[in-house]
Amino acid sequence: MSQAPATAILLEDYAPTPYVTKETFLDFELQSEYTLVHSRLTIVRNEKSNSDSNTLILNGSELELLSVSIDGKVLTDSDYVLNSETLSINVDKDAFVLECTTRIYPDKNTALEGLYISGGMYCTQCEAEGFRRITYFQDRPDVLSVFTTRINADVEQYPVALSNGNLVSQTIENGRVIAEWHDPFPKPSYLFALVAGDLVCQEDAFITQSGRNIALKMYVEQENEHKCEHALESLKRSMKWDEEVYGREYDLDLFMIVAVDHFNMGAMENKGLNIFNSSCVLATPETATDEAFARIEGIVGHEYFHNWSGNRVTCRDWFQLSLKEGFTVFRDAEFSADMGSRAVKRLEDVSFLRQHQFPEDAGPMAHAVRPSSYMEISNFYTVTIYEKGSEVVRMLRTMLGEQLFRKGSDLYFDTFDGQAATTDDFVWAMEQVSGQDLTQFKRWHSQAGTPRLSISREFNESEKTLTISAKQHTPPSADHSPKEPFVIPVQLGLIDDQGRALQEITYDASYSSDNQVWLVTQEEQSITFSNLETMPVVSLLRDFSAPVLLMDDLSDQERVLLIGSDSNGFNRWEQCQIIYKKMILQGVTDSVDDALFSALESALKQLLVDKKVENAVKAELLKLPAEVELLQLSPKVDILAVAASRKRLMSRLAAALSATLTSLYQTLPVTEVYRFDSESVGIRKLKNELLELLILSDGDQYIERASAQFTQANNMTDQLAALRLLVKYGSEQVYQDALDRFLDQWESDAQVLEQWFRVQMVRTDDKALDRVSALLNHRLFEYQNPNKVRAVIGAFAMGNIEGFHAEDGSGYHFLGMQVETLDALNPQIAARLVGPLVKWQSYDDARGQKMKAVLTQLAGKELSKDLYEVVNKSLV
Ligand code: 0A1
Ligand code: ZN
Repeated sequence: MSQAPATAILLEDYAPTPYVTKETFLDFELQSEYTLVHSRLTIVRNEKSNSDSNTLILNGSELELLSVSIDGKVLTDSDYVLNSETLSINVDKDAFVLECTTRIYPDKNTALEGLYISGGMYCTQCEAEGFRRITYFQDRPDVLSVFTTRINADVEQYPVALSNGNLVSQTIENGRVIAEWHDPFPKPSYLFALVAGDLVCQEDAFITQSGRNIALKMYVEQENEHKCEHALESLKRSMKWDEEVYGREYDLDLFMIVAVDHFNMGAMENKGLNIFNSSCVLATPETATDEAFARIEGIVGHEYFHNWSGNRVTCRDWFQLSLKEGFTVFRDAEFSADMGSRAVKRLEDVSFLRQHQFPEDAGPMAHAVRPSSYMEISNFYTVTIYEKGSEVVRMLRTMLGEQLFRKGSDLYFDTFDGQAATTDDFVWAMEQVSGQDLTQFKRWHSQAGTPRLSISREFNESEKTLTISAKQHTPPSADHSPKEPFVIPVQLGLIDDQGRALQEITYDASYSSDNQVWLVTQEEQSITFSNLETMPVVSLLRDFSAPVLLMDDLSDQERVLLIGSDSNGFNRWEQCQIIYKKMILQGVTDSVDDALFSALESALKQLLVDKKVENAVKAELLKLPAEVELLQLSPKVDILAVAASRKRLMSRLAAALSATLTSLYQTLPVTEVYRFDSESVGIRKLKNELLELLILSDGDQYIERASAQFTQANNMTDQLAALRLLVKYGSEQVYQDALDRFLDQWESDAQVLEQWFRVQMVRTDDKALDRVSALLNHRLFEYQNPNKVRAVIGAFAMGNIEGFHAEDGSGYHFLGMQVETLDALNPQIAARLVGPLVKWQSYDDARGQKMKAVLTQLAGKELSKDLYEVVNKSLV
């Protein structure tokens, strides 16, 4: 591992390269001990550059350079400058062919970047800067090249050899398979992919809107052959959806998906050859939960949608990462909403944002959606780039309305097709079609931090008017720059005391009655609605129309009214969450307000029996907010006290609602045959949520129910939900026995095995740390498999509050040691895993200091660039 250079790359330094690689020919000789990569690059001067430099700079890392030549002339080491990151050559030609041979060692590649081996198959991960671990290349997204790839491998071990585009030829000579692939679409190197292995293929087909027939091929290891159907169905639904909603058709004649067990992220959108983490693509009802089915559908969609938002139109530089990721997350979220329950998808996404992105935006790694500097780009595949980026696109759609937004996306795709674009280009397209000036809006790209939006109301009885005043303030974040006001679209509605919607009347130009959006653009701003007989209740920030921390002046009674009758489903859930949060915090310092509890109790009782409310929404209404969300409302509150208060509230709720919950539980239909549709998913979700509350209120009897469900379930959703409850609430004997049986049943299934590891982290007794340590020594645990690392170490640090935050700091110390071990194997994973420690400043001082001490200790070690950046930024 190289000592970390503390250099930052800056957006302001961006400049086009003097040369570009127009065509790339690659020949991979996969030998048992190493791989030889021969490249032939057609390089010309870049029309977009006004530099007259003659220096060609190629990136390369951990490569053995065997030979390099230009136009057939072999270069000697006096012809170039080679260091650990680059190969620089002075060339006095405007067009030339560069040939190069490198040797690499895929079987020693535990970082899982570049070409590596996963379970006996070769695969690649080139985003963001993995291609430079394969050969010397202009490894930057604004260099687009047409790739031809030849793979030469032992036919017995690697009968299947894949790369991007179309198969040109495949022959077998002297026991070796030689496959040649050609991708006609120019692409940056991060979209390159190669796979070779002994794989089986599940085939399907899709006919596009213009009548072209696309072959769909999913390649997996033999044992997973039966786990492909859901992904292929999801793929076809994605292809159809992108045609219908965005008018985007697939462009090659072949679309391939490959599942691999060792993968740093969820999946990768390589042109024509998407590579997936097996946990994000393989499923059967018996082995995957509803949640996994939904995740797979979303990720398959996400990678497919990248074909346009990312591949056809790519990013100019990595500062623009959210151009493809934010937009694509927005697209996949809408796809999932259309396929399942829109209300549930939205509230799940908002919870996720609050639990992960808000803390990031308030912590030392805070960065803008378009950051202005980074040390290691892998550290910037963040919830800010992805999820906040998606919220920013969503706000644009809210402001423009669906039709203009579609026009804008058409213009964007048409204008920048085949090019590397910027977030400004995207906004430009939206400005063109709408005529709106979005200059101020772009602060969402350039400024980090979560704005606080405070709302107060004043009703004037004699004038019959209601004035709503907003104040926005964004605290300075890690980069310390002062914040200018954002453009905040506040979707709202007025309701009378019976819960009926009122028609808003205002003459304020900042309000659009078409989509009920009030645009808050100043630090302080107000709006007046008139013609109101009585003071209305305001339903604010409907569907979470902007990623802000809202503080309003609604009374508890008004909130309860909204829970019962707001026409906006999201806001009914939201008001319920606000009350839960208030009660949890009351429980930390004092006792919960009984009147408030009773009011919520009766509102919930009504909702739970309301036939018009979806089962999945009922389940969500019964879920209490996560502990970290309370840190946002009450900074530095003792997290263990919050967890305890939350538990007490959950038990109290379970007891108070017991009769309603019992009868609901008994009357829910049974989903005998597994189907993945929103109705069946909703039934299972509610049933399992109810079972937990019933265990809390009635104990033993329902533990037995859970045991029976665990044994009898015909699908993983019910089996795992039961196991989780047994692990969480069962006696030592009960949960241990269930875990043993589960392992016996599923040991040979990699995806279920991950769940077995993960589920053990939900038990919050004082032995959590012993359990996690024991699991690391389990015969089936592997440090080199990121999924297992996440399932054990990640799940402990992020899911087991009591264990991780134990008073003696043992949880922090443990994580520090693990991160250090992992950094030597896989820097990307180490840098992610350290995340829970990085936010030390949001915890109470005693705890924060213990966390910081672990980080300080890490900072004294020799770290990868990835971990170095995160640890050092967290200590500034
Ligand atoms: N572009 C992929 C995610 C991805 C990013 C980086 C990776 O390796 C460092 C791998 C995958 C996506 O958004 O799906
Ligand atoms: Zn993506």
